[in-house]
Amino acid sequence: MHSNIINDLFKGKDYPNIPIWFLRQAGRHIPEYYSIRSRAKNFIDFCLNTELIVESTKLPLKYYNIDAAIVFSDILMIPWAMNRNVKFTKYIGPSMDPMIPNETKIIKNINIFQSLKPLENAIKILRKDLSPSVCLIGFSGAPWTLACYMIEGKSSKDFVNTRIALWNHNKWFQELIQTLIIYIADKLEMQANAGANVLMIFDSWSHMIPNNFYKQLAIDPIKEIISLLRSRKINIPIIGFPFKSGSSLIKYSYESNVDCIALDWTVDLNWAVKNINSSIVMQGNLDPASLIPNNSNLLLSEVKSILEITKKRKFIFNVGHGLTPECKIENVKHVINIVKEFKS
Ligand code: 1CP
Repeated sequence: MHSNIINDLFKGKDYPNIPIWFLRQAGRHIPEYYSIRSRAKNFIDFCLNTELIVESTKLPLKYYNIDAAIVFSDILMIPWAMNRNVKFTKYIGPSMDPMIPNETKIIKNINIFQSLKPLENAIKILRKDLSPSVCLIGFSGAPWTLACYMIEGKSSKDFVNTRIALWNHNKWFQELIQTLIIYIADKLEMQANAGANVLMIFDSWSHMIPNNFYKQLAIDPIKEIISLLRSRKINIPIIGFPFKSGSSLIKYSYESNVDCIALDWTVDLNWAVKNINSSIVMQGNLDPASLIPNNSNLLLSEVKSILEITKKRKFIFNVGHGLTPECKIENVKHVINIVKEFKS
């Protein structure tokens, strides 16, 4: 198989220009997404339909000259496999049966490989169909973020029930985290063996972790997942995304063992270049909101500034969080052109 420029960058090989892809690139800012989605009864069925996963993963490649495809799925497919009755309601978002700390039994015998077979099949097809120059990315949520949704039963502005569980039922909470570590490693292993070239772990709510627990809940579980994967002979690069973790990003970059750290749009890149572990790759961090208005001059200067600041580092251009439905295809194309033309 020929290599793609993202894996080349990780291997330390030469590559012609800065790699670029976008978080949530397959979603709601592309018109055809809605017709693909409408062919499934609901969002869970969408995520369990091999043909629809393949189609939606390929969709952004029809529009954009990007270096990666991220497989279409959702981080909440692990809670779904754990029988939490996960539902996605239009305009409201995801919900599930909340776990009652110390009461709800934590199921330990879920076979993720079996539950997520359609995802495995989709990755196998995608790796055959996609050009070898496109890096295929598999992903999972991080233990803390999955625990947040599972205890709260839905999204929340502060995940206070999860934080109470942490203080009040710490033993039960740790048992949940340890169980999730296994399922997450299983899901990532399955995606790697099916043909994913890079894996990404989303910790979207890491900024809710009380500071004293940050190492224990945001760093150590990632390290454990990576060591499980390495012991299972999965040696592909791993991107960690500890969302809005501020100064804790430094510790995460040195101690979690990720190969790349994804930076959110609040991170000062000059600070990151000075402080983040220079032996790992950085990814980020254009504000996705900058892709909404028609202000191409401001966008041009922002993208150039990101490229200038990071030019001495191994760097993958991306947004600092997912593209939203309002993002304009023309703006995304404009950014790709600027990045592809940039010579450091
Ligand atoms: O293009 C892609 O990246 C598609 C694959 C993908 C990924 C990587 C989807 C499809 N979801 C995710 C990850 C994901 N899901 C995260 C981590 C990244 C992040 O922080 O955004 C999170 C927190 C979720 C949970 C989730 N799923 C939410 C957010 C809920 C909240 O707390 O506000 C939502 C709205 C979903 C549904 C969902 N998942 C994916 C899409 C395209 C959608 C929208 C569904 C629709 O309306 O069609």
